[in-house]
Amino acid sequence: MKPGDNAFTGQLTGTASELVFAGATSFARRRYSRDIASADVVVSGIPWDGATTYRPGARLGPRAIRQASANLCFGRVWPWGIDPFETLRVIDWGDVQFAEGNWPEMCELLEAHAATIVGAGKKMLTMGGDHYVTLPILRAYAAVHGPIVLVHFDAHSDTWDDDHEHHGTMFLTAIREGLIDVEHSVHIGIRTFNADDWGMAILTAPWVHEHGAGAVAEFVRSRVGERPAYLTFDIDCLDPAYAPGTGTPVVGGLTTAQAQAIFYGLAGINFVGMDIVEVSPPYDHAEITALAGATLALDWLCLLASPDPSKLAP
Ligand SMILES: [Mn+2]
Repeated sequence: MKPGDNAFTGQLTGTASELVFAGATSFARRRYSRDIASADVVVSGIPWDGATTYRPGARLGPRAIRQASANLCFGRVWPWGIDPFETLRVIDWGDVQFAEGNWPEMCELLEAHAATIVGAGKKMLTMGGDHYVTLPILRAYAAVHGPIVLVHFDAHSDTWDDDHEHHGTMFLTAIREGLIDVEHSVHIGIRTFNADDWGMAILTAPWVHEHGAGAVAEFVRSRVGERPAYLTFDIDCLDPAYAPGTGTPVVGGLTTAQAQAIFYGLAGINFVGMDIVEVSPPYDHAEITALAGATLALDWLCLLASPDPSKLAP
């Protein structure tokens, strides 16, 4: 066993073994670094839950996801058959920090942070935080890419036309700001009513259950095409049985296995960023939700590193 603490001493690429229950919990034991130029993917935490409408706690999500991710780093990832860190240079930038509860400051600092990364041609992997954090990130992506395709996993559309902003309104705000290419974007896992789809496709949770992960992935690949796409995953897309630790749980959702199977089918999409949001550790049990979030984030890195689905284990 090596001395450990890859968060400080690890190389940019490759997986080095260390005790999973000790040391600093950077995401997937990547090195803490602010050298964005050296990285392909920059991981950041956004400890913000000021936009929640029901149960708070997502400000603690980044820490919990980092901790759960420490146990996932053993080389080749099932069923991808690869270690994404052999080819992708992934750094953990740490958490974006702002005064507690200061909504304008959070939005301003996060957009500037995202602009630095996206403007340098790097990909973001962001850990929320409540779902509102996606809005400042999309502003930075749209500034570089123009209106961006959104592949949105969620129980909620988050496009409600309310008279005040919260974590269920920011995608309508994003649409109105021209940040989202709605014609090629899709919601997956929806199981709440919204009077208007605002032009986005919707694959409801019952549709996913009836048609299966393969059909979902085929639909998404066809709708997205070759365009750059941003994947945003609200952990409440999963059923509360698979993700109890979240702010606004809704029954009837996807299993973790369904979400993973959909991810496997998205190989080939030109993803330029991802976030995993709404993990709320105070409501979690046995780290179920944090583990799901960490695993899906790692699966997304595998998607980037191995877009060839024929390499998947049977
Ligand atoms: Mn949601």
